[in-house]
Amino acid sequence: MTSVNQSASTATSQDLSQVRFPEGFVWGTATASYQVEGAVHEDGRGPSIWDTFAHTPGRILGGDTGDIADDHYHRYPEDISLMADLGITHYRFSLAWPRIQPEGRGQLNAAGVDFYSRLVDGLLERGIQPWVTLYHWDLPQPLEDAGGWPARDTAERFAEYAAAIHDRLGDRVPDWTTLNEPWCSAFLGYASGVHAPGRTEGPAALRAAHHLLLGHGLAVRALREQGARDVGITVNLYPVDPVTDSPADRDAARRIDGLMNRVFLEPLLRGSYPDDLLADLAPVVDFDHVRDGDLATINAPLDFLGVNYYTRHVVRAGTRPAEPRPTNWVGSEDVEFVRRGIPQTAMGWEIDPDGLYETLTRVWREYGPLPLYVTENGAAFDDRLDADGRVRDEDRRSYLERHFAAAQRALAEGVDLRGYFVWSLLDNFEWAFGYSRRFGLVHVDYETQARTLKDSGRWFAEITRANGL
Ligand code: IFM
Repeated sequence: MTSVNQSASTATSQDLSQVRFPEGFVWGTATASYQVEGAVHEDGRGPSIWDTFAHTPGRILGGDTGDIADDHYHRYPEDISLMADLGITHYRFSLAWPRIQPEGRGQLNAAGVDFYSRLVDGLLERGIQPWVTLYHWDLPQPLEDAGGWPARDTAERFAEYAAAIHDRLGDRVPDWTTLNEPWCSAFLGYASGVHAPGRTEGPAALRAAHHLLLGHGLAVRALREQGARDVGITVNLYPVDPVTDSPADRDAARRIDGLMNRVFLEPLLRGSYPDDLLADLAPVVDFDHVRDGDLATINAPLDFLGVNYYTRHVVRAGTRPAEPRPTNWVGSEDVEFVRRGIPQTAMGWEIDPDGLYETLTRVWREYGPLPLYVTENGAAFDDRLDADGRVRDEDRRSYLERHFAAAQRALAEGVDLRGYFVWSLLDNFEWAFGYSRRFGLVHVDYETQARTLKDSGRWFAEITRANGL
């Protein structure tokens, strides 16, 4: 943990033209089911918490929903061709649990399974490896009605679903990620409520976090029993720096790092919750939902850890009483988040490639050795489709270039980084921001569903082919 006043950019002297990646490095793009598929009422798909949430007035900017999204459910062959144009070796996508088990339990919906089977076959025909995420936030609504992730049973249901779908796709899909960003599912979903299911119950968020982790551990066990080859999880990690070196600011950074990063990293990779986190949370949450044996289950060996990286948090100790409103920072609501005034993306996230380097090297140093993948990194900008049919997104190209270079610096220092997935293949439904934020390498016209490769996409195709900048 370095105070921001001390942090120097080590990237500035790097000669980008010299940046090369190891032979066999995985280059991919990523999407998620609810963000791209659409077809929410087709072929027996059941409702998810995101259908309910998006259709609740006031939850999503502009009243957008994922009902149609990118219509990837029907247009996936065209999207696979775009991936082939990009020269990617892997496509990371998620399965919609309610398409496979509309009730969140029991019999599989054959039409839903068929869709993913066709998608997998289509990818393999073009030489692109499917990389499956089992859960990217679209919990079947009946499971939320039964208590959602704060209820232990949801973890058991998740492991059953994992085993059942692996049984159908495991012959063709080598890489299985259990969860995407459990921090978002737990804290955005159950603490601040800005994501589905929109509950604002701080203690429930900690129970949700635990049951997500338990679901992961049970799913790893179930997948291994079926002979799954590569099993891992994706977490979103942010360096958390104190704005000054004062003991109070450093303590604020420690608390937020606990709630953001270590709450997942330590159970997964060390088999325990951090003592300081338990102490911080003692006034608000008892951990009596943690049963004997849970942490051993969660601590199951992994074949890889996926890291999603977007920005850094800079914090200071609270200087005024916490506002009485729900936040993500259960028990640390008083901590203030500081803007540094550096360039930011359309999400308002400060652009900080060094943070990626620091995140990868930290995980490697403190929790490794373990193969790592950047399973998401990318940026939303206010793209414009010009009259000549081009999207001149130089800002995205530059963003990616600097982050690729940061990843390469981590590699050069010995981090076992195996691949990099850009978020996202397509502009898509950006959750509470609806369609107002565009992350794609491919522009989507939501009226016509026309796809246009952005300039950043053309540039990325050169990177994947050259395996370097
Ligand atoms: O769009 C999301 C994605 O679903 C999860 N990771 C962050 C992305 C950008 O917000």
